[in-house]
Amino acid sequence: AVQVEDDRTGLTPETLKRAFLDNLFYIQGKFPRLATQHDYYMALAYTVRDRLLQRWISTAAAYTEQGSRTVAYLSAEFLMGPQLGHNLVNLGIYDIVQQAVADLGLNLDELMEQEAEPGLGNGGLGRLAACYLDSMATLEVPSLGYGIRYEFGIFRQDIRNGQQVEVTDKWLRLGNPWELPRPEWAVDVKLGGHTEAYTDRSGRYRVRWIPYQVIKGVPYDMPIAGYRTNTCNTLRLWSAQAPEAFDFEIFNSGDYLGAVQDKLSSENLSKVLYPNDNISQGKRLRLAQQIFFVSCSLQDMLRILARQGLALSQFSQKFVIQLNDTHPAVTVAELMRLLMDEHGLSWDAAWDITQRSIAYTNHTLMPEALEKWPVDMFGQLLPRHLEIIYEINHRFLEQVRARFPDDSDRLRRLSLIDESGERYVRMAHLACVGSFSINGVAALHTELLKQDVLKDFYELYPEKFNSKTNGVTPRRFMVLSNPRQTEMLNRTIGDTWVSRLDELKRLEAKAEDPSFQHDWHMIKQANKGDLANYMAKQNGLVINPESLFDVQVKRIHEYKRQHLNVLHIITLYHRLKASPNLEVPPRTFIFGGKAAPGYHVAKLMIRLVNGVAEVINHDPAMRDRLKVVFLRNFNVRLAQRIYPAADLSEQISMAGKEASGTGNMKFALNGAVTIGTLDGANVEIRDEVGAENFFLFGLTAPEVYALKAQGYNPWDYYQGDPELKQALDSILVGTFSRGDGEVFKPLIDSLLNWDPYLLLADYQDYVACQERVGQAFCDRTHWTRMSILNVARMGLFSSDRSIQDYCRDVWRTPAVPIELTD
Ligand code: 26Y
Repeated sequence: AVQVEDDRTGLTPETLKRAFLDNLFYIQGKFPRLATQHDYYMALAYTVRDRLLQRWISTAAAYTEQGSRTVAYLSAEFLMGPQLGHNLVNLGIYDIVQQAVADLGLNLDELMEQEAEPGLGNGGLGRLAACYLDSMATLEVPSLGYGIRYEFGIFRQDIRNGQQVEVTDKWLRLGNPWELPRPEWAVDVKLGGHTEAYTDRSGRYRVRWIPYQVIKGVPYDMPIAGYRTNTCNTLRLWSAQAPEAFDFEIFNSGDYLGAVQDKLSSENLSKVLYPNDNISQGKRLRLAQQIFFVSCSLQDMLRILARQGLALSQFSQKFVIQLNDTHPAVTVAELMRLLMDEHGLSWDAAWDITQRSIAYTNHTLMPEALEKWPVDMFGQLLPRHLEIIYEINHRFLEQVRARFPDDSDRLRRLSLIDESGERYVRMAHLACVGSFSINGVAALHTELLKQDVLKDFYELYPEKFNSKTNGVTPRRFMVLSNPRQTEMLNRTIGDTWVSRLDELKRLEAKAEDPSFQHDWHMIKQANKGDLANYMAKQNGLVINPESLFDVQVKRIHEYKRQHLNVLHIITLYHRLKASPNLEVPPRTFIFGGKAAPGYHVAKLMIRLVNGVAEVINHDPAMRDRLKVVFLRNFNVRLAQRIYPAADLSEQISMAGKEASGTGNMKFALNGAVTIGTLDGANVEIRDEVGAENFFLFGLTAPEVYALKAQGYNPWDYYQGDPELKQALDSILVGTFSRGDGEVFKPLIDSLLNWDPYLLLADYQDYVACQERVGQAFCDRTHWTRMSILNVARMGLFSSDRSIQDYCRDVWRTPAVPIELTD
C-alpha cells in the first residue's frame, strides 16, 4: 500500500514543504510572488502549530480521562520569548525545517526574525515562569499556566541622546499564530459594589456580593511542548472584555457612546503590563488585574473539576496552585469566596481546601517590592474579599495569641493588616497564612527570608518553609541560542545532556585537552564575532572580537549596581590615560537592560553608561583598548544572542539583595566566567564550579548588615581612595555629559550621602578583582579551562532539576506520559 503522510502532522521534507505552501495560500491568502517575509513566517508558524496540535489534543484527552493531578502555575508575568525556534527544537524538527525552507529559497533565521516576541514580563520572575513551563512539559508533569494576555507587553526601549525612550509594544498587531481563543470558556469577574448578608433556605448565614461592574475574561491558550516528549501543556492567558449583557442594557437605554466608553474601560484591565520590577506602587488598576486573572483561573479550575466529575472536596487532590510571588495572592480570598458564596461550602470546609491547595514562592528581599494595598482601595474594589481577609486574620491572630500569649508586638507584626499608619492589606502575609508551602528561590535567599523578611512566619510555621533554587531551560538557552556549543557538546558526550543536564559533568575529562580547548576557544570566538557584527549594525561600532567581552545585562536597578561596573570602567580609563603602556587586555564592556519608566535614578544610570561610552569610544587613545556598548531593548531574543558571546558575567548586586538571579546561570552555561558577590544563586554557582573558577569580591550579607549597623559613611571611602574620588569627580564635573555638571548630580549625591547599596564600600575590592580577571584572560589556556569547567558543572541549574524538586517536595504530581492518537 502507498503510505501517505498527513499534511498537518507529517515530518518529511516533502510533506513539510507542501503544508507550508498550503498554509501560505489558505491562511495568509498569499502566493509566493506577493508574499512578504512575514507571510512566510506565519505560514511556517501555522505549519509548526499543526504539529503541536496533535500532541496538544492527545495530552488534553489523557489528562481529562485520567483526572491527572495538575499544577496550576499562577503568574502575572510569562516572559515567553519567540516561539517558533523553541518549538522547532522541542519537536525535534529544527534541522529538517531549516532544510525544507532552504529548499524553497528561504532562510529560517530571517523567518524567525519576523516574530514579535511575547514580552509579557519584566525580568527574572517572568522568565522563570516560562522556563518552568518548558521543564514541566519536558518532565511530563500535567500543568496549566495561568496569566494575563496583555495587549501591550513590556515596552520597547529606544535610546535617543543616550537616554531611554519607551515605545508601546504592539506585539499582536500582525496576529499571533501561537494562540487559540477559547470564547466558550469565558467567565465573569465582579468588581466594586457592596455585600449583603442573608439567610438561605436552610437557615444558614450567607453573603451576597452586588458588584458595581462585571468584566468578562476570555481565555487564549498557548501550546507548551515538552522537549522530545508527546506532552503539550497549556498556557492559558485571560483577556478582558465587556460582557455582552452589560452592553445590551445600555444600548437599550439609548446611550450608544456611553456603552462604547464602558467597553473600553473594561478592556483596560488586560491592556498593558506594569513595567515595574521589584517596586510596588499600589495602583488600583494593578489590583484589578490581579483579581481579574486570579478569579478567571479559579473559576476555570472549578469548571474543569466539575467536568471531570470530581467533587469540590477533591479540589486539592486535582490541583496544586503555585503562586509566583504575591501578585496572585488574592487567590487565598477568592478561592474562599467561590467555595463559600458560590458553591455553598462552610468556612471550615472552604478553608481546609484552600490551605491544602496553595503554595507560595517569594522572589524578593526588597522591602519596596512587598505588595500592600490601602485598605480603603481594597475594600472599594473587593468588598467581599476584604471581609474574608478580616475573618482569616481574626482566626489567625487567635491562633497566634494562643501560641504566644501576651505578645502584642508579635500580633502587630504578623497581622494581615498593617496598622502602623494608613492601613494596608499585606499580601505576603495573606500568602503565608493561606499556603501549605513557602519557598525562597536560592539557598541564601531562603535563609534570609527565615531570619528577616518572614521571620515571624518562620517561627510560627517552620514546617512550611523550603528552598527551591531557580534554574533555566537548556533548550532555549543552549540548544536554540548556541548551536555551535551544542554541536560540540553532542559530538563530545552525546545529546542526552539536553534533558539530563548533570551529564555535562563528563566534559570535565576534556578540560585539560589542548585540542578540545582550542575548539572550545574557536567556538567562543565565532559567537563573539556574531555579536560584534550585531553591535556594528546596531551601535555603529567596530568591536574587536579578541577583546574580553565583559557583560552586564539585566533590569537596571540600583541594587544590581550597574554604576559600580561604570566606576570600574572610568577607573580603567583614567589608568590608561595616565599610563598608556599599562598591560591590560583590550575589553569591550557590554550593557543591556530596561529601566522602569518612572525610576529616575535607573534612567540616569543608562544615561551614564551611554555618556561614558561616548567619551571612551571617541577617544583615539582608547582605540583597540576599551569600548563601551549599551545594547538597546534587551529582551529574550537579544539575550539569546548575548549569552553565547560573553567571556565575563557581571553579577555584582549588593549581597543580600538579589534573591537568586537566573542570568548568572545562563552566562555560566554558555561558558562565561562570573565576577560576583556572594548573593543569591551566585553562592551555589561558586560552590559548584569551584572557587578557583569564579571571581569573588565584596562584602557578604552579614558584613553588609554589620557595616550598616555600625554606621556606614560613604564619604570616608571617597576621601580615602584617590582613584575612587577621581572617578566620581569626573562624573560630577561633566566629563561624561558634555560638560554639563548638573545631569548626574542626583546620582552622585545619593552615592556620597547615602549609598544604600554600598558601592563605595565594595569599589576597591571590585577593581582589584577585575585586575585578576584581566590577568587570567591573558592566559588563554587557563581561561578556556575555566570556561569549560563552568559549563561542565552547571548541571544543577537546569530548570528540570528545579521542577523535579518542586514535584517531590511541594506538588506531589506524578508524571503522566502521553501516547499519540490520530
Ligand atoms: C510589585 C510588582 C510591581 C512587582 C513586579 C515585578 C514586583 C516584583 C517583580 C519582579 C520581580 C523579579 O523579577 N524578581 C526576580 O525573580 C527572579 C526569579 O526568581 C530572581 O532570580 C531575581 O533575583 C529576582 O529579582
